[in-house]
Amino acid sequence: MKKSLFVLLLALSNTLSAETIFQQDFETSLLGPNESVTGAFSVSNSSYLGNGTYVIGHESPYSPFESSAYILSLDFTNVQDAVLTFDYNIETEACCDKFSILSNGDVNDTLSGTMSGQLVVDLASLTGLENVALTFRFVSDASIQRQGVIFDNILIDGTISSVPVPAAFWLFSSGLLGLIGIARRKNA
Ligand SMILES: [Ca+2]
Repeated sequence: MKKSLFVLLLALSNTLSAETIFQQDFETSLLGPNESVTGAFSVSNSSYLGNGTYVIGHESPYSPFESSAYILSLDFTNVQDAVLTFDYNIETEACCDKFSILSNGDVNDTLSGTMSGQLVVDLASLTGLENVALTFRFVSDASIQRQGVIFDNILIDGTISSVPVPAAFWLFSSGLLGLIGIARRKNA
């Protein structure tokens, strides 16, 4: 019983690998087919973040009642866990204008005011989902306008199941059948 359980666990653990799921530094100025922008966001030339030449976000100060977004569509079917990191610089009216990261419509993090750094967002809640939408959204209210937000060096690292689901299922099933067989023999 112990030996076959060990073989089963070994087979399952071999199907997982740490990988880069998505990477974008905007240096080609081109967005991939799974990326889109709305509102006033665009890829522009800026050395503000200090790594590379191109960033995405506001080229000029934002407008009243603005809503802009960079949207990333991903398949997390075989993803076991994932972490998003990116660099940002934000200059907004702290009370009222916000830069938020949303996954499938739920807000993960919100930045407001004047700050810069690297944000780390745990995406573990999205594992197994076929259609994942990550949205980097900026919204402003009526009054004071500042520069807004720029961000860069988007990286999603995660653990991926490298064996297709049917194969993993077959391994699991045959392992289970082996265990059942051993249990039966012991009972006989
Ligand atoms: Ca860049």
